[in-house]
Amino acid sequence: VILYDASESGNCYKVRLLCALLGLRLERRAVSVTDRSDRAAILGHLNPALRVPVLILADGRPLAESNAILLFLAEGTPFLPEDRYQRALVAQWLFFEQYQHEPNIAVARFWRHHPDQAGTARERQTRVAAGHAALDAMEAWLTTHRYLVAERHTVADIALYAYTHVAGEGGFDLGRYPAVTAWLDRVRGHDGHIPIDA
Ligand SMILES: N[C@@H](CCC(=O)N[C@@H](CS)C(=O)NCC(=O)O)C(=O)O
Repeated sequence: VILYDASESGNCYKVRLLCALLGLRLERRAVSVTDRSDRAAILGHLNPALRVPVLILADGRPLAESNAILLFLAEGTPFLPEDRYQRALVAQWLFFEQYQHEPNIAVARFWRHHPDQAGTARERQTRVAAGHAALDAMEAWLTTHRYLVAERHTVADIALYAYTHVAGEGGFDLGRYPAVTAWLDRVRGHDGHIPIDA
């Protein structure tokens, strides 16, 4: 399988991490997240949203959206529960990640890394406040749970690990979140885990 990929992207890292945990080999094709000039030519026929990650299956079919890719790859593995309610809880955290977490925490980090493409100070303040609210929600849950769903490592943890563990790069103080920090260590401790810059 082929992954259209950007090394600094947490969304792409989710896919790389799950593949590493599953022992699946990926052929990575790098796409720039800052220079968008050739994006339509590279991704136009693969992902209408023109974003990475995009996975190309062995038979050539493309699949985009990081969390959709996680669900696809995790089917039939321990990273996606079989129970209907637990699967819905995984979806609950995946939607939370894309609506309340990533748009704030990943964007604040991206703006720090690429100041020339950053929003205004006021926009930054709004994202940082909303990102802290997302971390508060995780802290509350993880104070009484070892993992996000079913007390075991699932794609919900992989999706939320990706940008939480680098939240400091966006200006978030993870020291304020002891339960989240302990969960990050737990996720990182699994056999096959790889870092974002692997
Ligand atoms: N919701 C999408 C977001 C994908 C996304 O934002 N990808 C970024 C890299 S992290 C990208 O392609 N950025 C290039 C651009 O904004 O044009 C997902 O989860 O896959």
